[in-house]
Amino acid sequence: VLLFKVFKTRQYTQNNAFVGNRINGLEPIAPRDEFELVDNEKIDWHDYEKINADALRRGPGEQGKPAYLSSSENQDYDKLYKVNGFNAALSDKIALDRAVPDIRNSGCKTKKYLKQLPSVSVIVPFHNEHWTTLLRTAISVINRSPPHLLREVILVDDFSSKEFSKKPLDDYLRANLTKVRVIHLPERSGLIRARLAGAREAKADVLIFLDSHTEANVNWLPPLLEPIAQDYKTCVCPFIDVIQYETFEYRAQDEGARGAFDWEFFYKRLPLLLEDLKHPTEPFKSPVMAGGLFAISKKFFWELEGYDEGLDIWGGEQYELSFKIWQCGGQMVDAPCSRVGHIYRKFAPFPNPGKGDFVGRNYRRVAEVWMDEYADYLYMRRPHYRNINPGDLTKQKALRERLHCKPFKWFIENVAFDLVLKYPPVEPGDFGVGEIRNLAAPELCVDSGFKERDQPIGLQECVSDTKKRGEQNFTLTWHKDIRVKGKPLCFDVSDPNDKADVVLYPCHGMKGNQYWKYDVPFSLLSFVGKAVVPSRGNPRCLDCDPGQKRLFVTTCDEKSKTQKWRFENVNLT
Ligand code: UD2
Ligand code: MN
Repeated sequence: VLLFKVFKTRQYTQNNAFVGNRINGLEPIAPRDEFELVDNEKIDWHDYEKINADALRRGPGEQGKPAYLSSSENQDYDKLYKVNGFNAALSDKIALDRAVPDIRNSGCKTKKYLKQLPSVSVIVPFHNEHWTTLLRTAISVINRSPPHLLREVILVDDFSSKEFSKKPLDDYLRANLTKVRVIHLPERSGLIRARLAGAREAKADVLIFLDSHTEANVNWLPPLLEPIAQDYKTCVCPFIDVIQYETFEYRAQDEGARGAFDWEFFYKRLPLLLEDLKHPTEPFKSPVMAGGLFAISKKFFWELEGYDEGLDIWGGEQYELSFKIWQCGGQMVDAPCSRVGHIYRKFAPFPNPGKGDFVGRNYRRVAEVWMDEYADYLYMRRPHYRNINPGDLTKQKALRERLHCKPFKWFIENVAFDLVLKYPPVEPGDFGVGEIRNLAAPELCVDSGFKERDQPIGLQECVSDTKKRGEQNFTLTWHKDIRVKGKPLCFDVSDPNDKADVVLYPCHGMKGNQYWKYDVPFSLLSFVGKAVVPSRGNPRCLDCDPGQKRLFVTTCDEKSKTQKWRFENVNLT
């Protein structure tokens, strides 16, 4: 009754700002009612009837509890795992409209939002998505959105080959979910152009993009829409929860962080500001989005000319849009009271569609257009990007010019202001370089002996010819790890027991099992690591048995000679 009343009293002004306007050479955008906020009244948007009904549901995966296949249900497990990268056989056993746990900050449960909110088109690109995860995405959106706010759900089929994606899907939707329709693309276009195709047909005020294996949580919509109703240049992301790929358990990723990246363009997270922590239910500013899940007003999206259409298949579009939003006069926030679950796949099941290094090319396009001199920090780490032809960028550069977008330096100094502290663009020099020689047996050096991941390393006769020293050449980096020169492998100790082996493991730069310190006055190389077993905790020190040429870590002892090591070159500054 309440929702009906809201619908009736909603007010719009007629303002067909986009009529006949061809933007960016795309299809003309349909005449539209433009949303304008005229009423600041706030209401409780919870659908208590639905919430109470959900609370009673029992069965596999209900309430987001982990689920398992019985042995008789297991036949399709491998086959479906391989093509999806998650446990799709289990997905088929879980109700399409299962209940998920309401894990929002408790303050969200009493929060009110504007009664007058804009309408929504939800756009979901998919390529060979498994049918039950795809339908669960659509159904969770329909069931947890106020009907009069949700205008449509547009699935964009990016040339899937699975039979279900074609006529059976159309038929199913026509019979069961009339608000949902599919655009079938005639060729593989990649997720970016698929989203653009959906956005071009969207009729509502706000576009919400979702991945095709997501589940919307309780009252997810109002917190995403209110900041946009207040300022159409604000783009809003929900918290992304984790749907575990094996059990479909629904759980929180964390209680929020600001989105960022490192200089290889890996998505990273920066801590919340003290100010944000004081208001755990309020939207907070975030430098970049994770990519797949966000709400943006259709007006602002097209003022920014959507995505760069030259971005192919997958990757980089989250940076392009984030930089564009901030640099061209908008802002991005995360809304803690809006939560959407996402299946982070165990592995990407798609073969490269024969398009070469499309991620590198996408990154190059984004860097060239938006990052100014900072692009070099990316190229320093990926020198081959300099040789990738990014293709034609005139449209993107003209847009930047036309909208008077700010320089990337402004973005780094004002929006992602703590990024360079955590991810220095130019990494400080190495602390120690060269051979690591034992002082009790000075003819012996640490030797990585062509060992690989998970294999223990030991000692060998030192090689005096520096040119032949490949396996006795290490760096103690500013990350505080010890790297095998020229390989992405680090000294790693995961065994908490005394005299644990030192093994090689891919460097992660996050301390943990790879955290070392060189104590120059005592010549001790101590493994700071994690204190796994408190009584035998760290630090432990690098020690050896010269007779067996064995290397291990044990309790530090400044007097032990076998614990003394000389790093060939040490940088004391
Ligand atoms: C993340 C984002 C994703 C996107 C990507 C970078 C989240 C939760 N996910 O990776 O949305 O920003 O980073 O590009 O933030 N798809 C197509 N055509 C393709 C490939 C993918 O339609 O050629 C669809 C796919 O079915 C899915 C969406 O695009 O719905 C995103 O792909 P993903 O799930 O493989 O990306 P993900 O979550 O690893
Ligand atoms: Mn995804």
